Amino acid sequence: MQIERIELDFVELPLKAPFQTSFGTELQKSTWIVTVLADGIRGYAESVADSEPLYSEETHASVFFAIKNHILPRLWGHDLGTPQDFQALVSPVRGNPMAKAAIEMALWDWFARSRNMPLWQLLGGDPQKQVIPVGVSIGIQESPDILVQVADKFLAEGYRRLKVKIKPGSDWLPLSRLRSHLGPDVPIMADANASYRLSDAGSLQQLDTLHLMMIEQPLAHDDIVDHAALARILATPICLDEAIRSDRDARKALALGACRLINIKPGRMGGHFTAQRVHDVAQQANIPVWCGGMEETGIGRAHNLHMSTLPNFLLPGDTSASSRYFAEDLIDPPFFLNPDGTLTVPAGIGIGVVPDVKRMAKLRTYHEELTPGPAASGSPSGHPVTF
Ligand code: OSB
Ligand code: MG
Repeated sequence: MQIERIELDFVELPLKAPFQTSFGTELQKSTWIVTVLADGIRGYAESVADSEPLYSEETHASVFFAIKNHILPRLWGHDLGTPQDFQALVSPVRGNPMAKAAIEMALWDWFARSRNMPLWQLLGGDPQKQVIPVGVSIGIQESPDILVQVADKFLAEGYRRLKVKIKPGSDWLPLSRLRSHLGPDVPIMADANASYRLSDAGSLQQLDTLHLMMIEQPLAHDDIVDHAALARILATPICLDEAIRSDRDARKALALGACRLINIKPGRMGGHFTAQRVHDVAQQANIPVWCGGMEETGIGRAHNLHMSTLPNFLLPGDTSASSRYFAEDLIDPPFFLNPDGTLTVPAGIGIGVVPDVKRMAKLRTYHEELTPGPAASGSPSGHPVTF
């Protein structure tokens, strides 16, 4: 196939409740929805970047800029026979994994649709795994009592695993209160979003008594070595999120013993191809993975569910129902939580969902259509910049 047009739609969705992490508090979700068009077929994906470079260095602006100036000029005029062909064409571009993922994942959806098959099948997923166990990610709350109330509400909805955001000064009190309220059997984990330093190891060791399933990304966003040192003195397993952006990162982390689990988000690792490779590296090392999330709309949620059908996704993911974040999702119908705490992989071809036309028109604040233009020159100063 040759890409005939790319549409970029910026959408803004109000969040039902503010979401607080160690970076700050979010009130709304905004993202780029990418549509790839060719041969009368449309493929969809979304970017997981935020407005500010707090989770990683990418932003809405950098994703937009990289897609226009560095990614599409390497695709125009080329014949892609498989979604994997994207890698070879775009591999000279360093970094920018969220920008790459937004295009790559839309291509995967396009190829699955063009072959009349669901995306999970094209990805090599397990036909028996069509319902995915999921948990819920809970932001930092105003007090331990409020955390307990919020947790009870999600457990009543059917979520089977709770992930609680923590940061220095908001860790032991909320988590110990939650553990004593829920008893020993409810799976609880913590996500620090890179807010601790190795010198804070004492406060993380204190959490060992709470029997958490894991602690996600306690140390710096790009660190592997200090996590390996921390892993040696912590009983709680470490899961890496931010620090794993490629299969090379995964190999290094596993070689050094920096983590016992990996949170895979195709959207932060350049797309499904790299996510598959991280999955495979972990599987060969007997390291289970699970699928994280970035508060995606239904489009990104669908992609994550299809990826979660791969065999080494062995723990509940963060792909909660649409209603966890949104009064109204971009897709209609939205994703619902099954009574047994699972989400169903959408049946149908491709990702199995499309943006709802009316909701898109209502939520979109910017629209641009890009059609084949000059190819990238490949030389460091050779290409005109498009703002
Ligand atoms: O670290 O996993 C994270 C949301 C935004 C950015 C980073 C993270 C998260 C979450 C929520 O934890 C995951 C979700 O529910 O989509
Ligand atoms: Mg995380």
